[in-house]
Amino acid sequence: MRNLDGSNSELTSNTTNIYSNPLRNLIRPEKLSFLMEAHDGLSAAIAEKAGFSGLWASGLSISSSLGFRDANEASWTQLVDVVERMADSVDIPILVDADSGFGNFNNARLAALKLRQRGAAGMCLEDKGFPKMNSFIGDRHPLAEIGEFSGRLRAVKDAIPESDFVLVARIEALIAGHGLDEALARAHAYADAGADAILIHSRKAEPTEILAFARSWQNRLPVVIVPTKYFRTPVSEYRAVNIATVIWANHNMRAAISAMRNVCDRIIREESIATVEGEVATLEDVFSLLKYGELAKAEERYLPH
Ligand code: SPV
Ligand code: MG
Repeated sequence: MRNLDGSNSELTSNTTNIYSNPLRNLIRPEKLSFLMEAHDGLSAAIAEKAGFSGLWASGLSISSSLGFRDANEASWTQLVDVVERMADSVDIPILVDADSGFGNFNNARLAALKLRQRGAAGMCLEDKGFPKMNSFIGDRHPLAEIGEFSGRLRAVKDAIPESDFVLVARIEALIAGHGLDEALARAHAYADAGADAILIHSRKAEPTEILAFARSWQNRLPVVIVPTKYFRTPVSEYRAVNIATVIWANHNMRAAISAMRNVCDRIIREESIATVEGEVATLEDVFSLLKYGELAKAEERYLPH
């Protein structure tokens, strides 16, 4: 968000980020929007250049890129630092996956305040305990008690009273093996607690339970989904039930693993970089993504000639 181009835009973009939140405009039932996963400043810049209007700062992907497991091994300050690098490298809004909030209501509101200070447009809190485990691993996903989790949501809303930090409440009831009724009861409680949107998560290969939730919920709040496991479903099915936002949750990180593994395997085998040269990003590409041109202009302006 900080364009160091000498035009004082740093102030403008920070102000814009805090007081008129473009994420709120993205998460609306009238028009399906897409958030792309990013996990560092580079992947954020690539997603923005590709044309995405918003980013998902994925806990799984950020953990993985730091060499941690998605089980709250990364500290909340490590998350905040990564988000700051992402926010500095793009102008599009970032929804941060803040897991279960790093503890109780107090940890959740502290994380929210710091994330907003460092440039996040919103945060997502899931209704589990601390430490959490990635939703796709195992069957031990104990849910938080509804009243206690609602307190976490209320504490975040009270800490950031402006309507410009988007709070997404994520429901893990379907993942934990409970039915639609439990998911809906939780959604209503979280709406009452002040959430701005509901993320309903599922790990089934078909979107049946997600679509049933959307039909019953009737958009009391906008609905966000993460079709990592039901990836074959065309987005027209989501538009048909007025889902607000789809998160492509981990594909930059997984793409990076495949590409890096491929290049490492070939270089070690061929003892040469000759055949991969044409397939990896050029150095000019790297310099362009990280705006080296701006630095050259600044040198012209500020260094003695
Ligand atoms: C993440 O991207 O970290 C998520 C989504 O929370 S999932 O991994 O699908 O739980
Ligand atoms: Mg996560």
